[in-house]
Amino acid sequence: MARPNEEVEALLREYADLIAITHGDAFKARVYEKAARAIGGHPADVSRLDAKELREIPGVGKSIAEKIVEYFRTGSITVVEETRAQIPAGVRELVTIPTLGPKKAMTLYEDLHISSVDELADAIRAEKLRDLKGFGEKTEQNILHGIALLQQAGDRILLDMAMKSAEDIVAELSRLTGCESCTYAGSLRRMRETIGDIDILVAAERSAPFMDALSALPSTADVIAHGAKKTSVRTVKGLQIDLRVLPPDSWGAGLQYFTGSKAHNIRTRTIAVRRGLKLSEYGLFDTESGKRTASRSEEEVYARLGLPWIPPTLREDRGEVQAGMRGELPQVVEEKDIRGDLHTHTDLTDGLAPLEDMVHAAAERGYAYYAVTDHAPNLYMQRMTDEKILAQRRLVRELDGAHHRMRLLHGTELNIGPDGELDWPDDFLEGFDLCVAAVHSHFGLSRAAMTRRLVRACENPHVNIIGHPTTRLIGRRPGIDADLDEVFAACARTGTALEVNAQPDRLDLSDEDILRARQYGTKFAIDTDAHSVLHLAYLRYGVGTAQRGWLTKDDVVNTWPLGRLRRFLRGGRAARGRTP
Ligand code: DGT
Ligand code: CA
Ligand code: CA
Repeated sequence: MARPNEEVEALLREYADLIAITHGDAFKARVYEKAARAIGGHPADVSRLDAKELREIPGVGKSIAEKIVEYFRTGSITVVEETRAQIPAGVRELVTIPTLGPKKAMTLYEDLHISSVDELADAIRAEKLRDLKGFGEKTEQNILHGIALLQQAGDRILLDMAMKSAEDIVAELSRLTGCESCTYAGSLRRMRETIGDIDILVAAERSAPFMDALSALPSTADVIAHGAKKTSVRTVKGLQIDLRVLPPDSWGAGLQYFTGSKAHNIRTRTIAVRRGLKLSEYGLFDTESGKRTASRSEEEVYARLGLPWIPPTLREDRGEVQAGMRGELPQVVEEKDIRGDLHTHTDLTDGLAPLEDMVHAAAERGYAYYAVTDHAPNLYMQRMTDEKILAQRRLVRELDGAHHRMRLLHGTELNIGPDGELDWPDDFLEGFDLCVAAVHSHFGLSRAAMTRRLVRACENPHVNIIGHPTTRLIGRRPGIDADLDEVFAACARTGTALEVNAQPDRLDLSDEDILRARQYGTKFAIDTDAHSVLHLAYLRYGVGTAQRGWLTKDDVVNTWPLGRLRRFLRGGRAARGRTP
């Protein structure tokens, strides 16, 4: 996404929150929320648009367009600054607690003078919230839960935000003379779902120019430490960046070391010792002679240890080293293997872009097929009707094959009700090429009821994919409580694929859940759940997560040619459990 769009999105979102906190017009707050989303999902750089062009973006009216123009002219928006000044920083801290809305935060501040997360936790423990209007034991539990989530997330950030910053810095440093290689390492290279800090590596003879360049970047807010081997800075967004410059002849060893994980490195070092070698960030050395061997590339380092090169996403000490020794490392699925996206939205429901734009962008990605799966009627606020979805189907059929021979599938994202019931009767569902089904509400059912709900959805012959199966939102909402083993077994039995949702705040299933599910022989679909053209590029995070779950091409139905995919989709319907 263009950086200016991101800035405007964040500002408008903040303004919507501020309106809500100051007991402003709820409708107005929603208008700003909606505009924020539209700007965030707009493919063109909004700083290059004038007020008239801005108003062509859906959800952006005259007043918002003027505020955006003001922002790019002056660097701030007056009303946002003014409203911000009315609200104590403590209250803004309180609304960062998931489950605590702005209204409640303001009540806590006004009635109990609570202005920090710690004070709130103390007040709950002292039962001071009991007498407040609109608060009860259930609210207290929810708030405590929200605080726990916040603390769990700690200062870790989502994968896509880390990736954007890292790629910008790598691009900057790669331009400097003397740079032989430059890349990001650490948890980001391993595609962990959240990132603590960003580790950047450069191979060069002289380190000073790189250290100086990092310290001088416009995105750098503070320099934490500036040295010859390592420099650490904090960015304006609060991210820590560790930069290390390595001599080119130990690049492979350094990259291997700083990619981690620590647990993986302990394994590789142990193997080195057994072979009379010593492995460190400085290289791979012969213990007796002290001479450096094979350290220029990671491939060389692994080969010298008797191992194939291990993809970074597998380096978590989950058996990858042992598998490598035996020559049984999985050939993990790659982004280029994906032939199409099977869960996407348009502006017919809550997507931002029209069908034509989504299809065009998908075709540009070189997909062989693409499924459109807008929401179904039971998600009432989406206002879906039979007529609307059938009209969309006609449009999809007309567009089919018009773009670079990419084939279109017409599907829907069904809502799994509390008893496992779905939108539309069977004969209507029959008309779709595929159905994704997902949970969107009633997250608090008992474990038994939740398990039954999901298993029932799997057993419906029209359901092909369970979308974002646990519905967790990273750092904001825990996954639902269900017996996942039973759900995974039901998926395998019924020929229902499990989704690996690539939205960076979902990554659902997670790597660990994937590892568990694959033992049942289930199939998977890596989908972006795109609500805008830009979201199609989130695929890489889904692929990274799938790799961390050891998935191969064969496990992932949307790597298959269309014929095989269609057989899988039909096979699920005709005879649940028959492997295609
Ligand atoms: P993060 O930043 O918390 O998301 O996770 P990482 O894995 O990026 O950890 P970080 O930044 O502390 O260190 C980057 C890599 O450097 C780590 O994955 C492995 C390596 N490393 C750092 N400290 C040690 C250590 O004490 N022993 C070993 N074997 N490796 C280390
Ligand atoms: Ca790190
Ligand atoms: Ca680090």
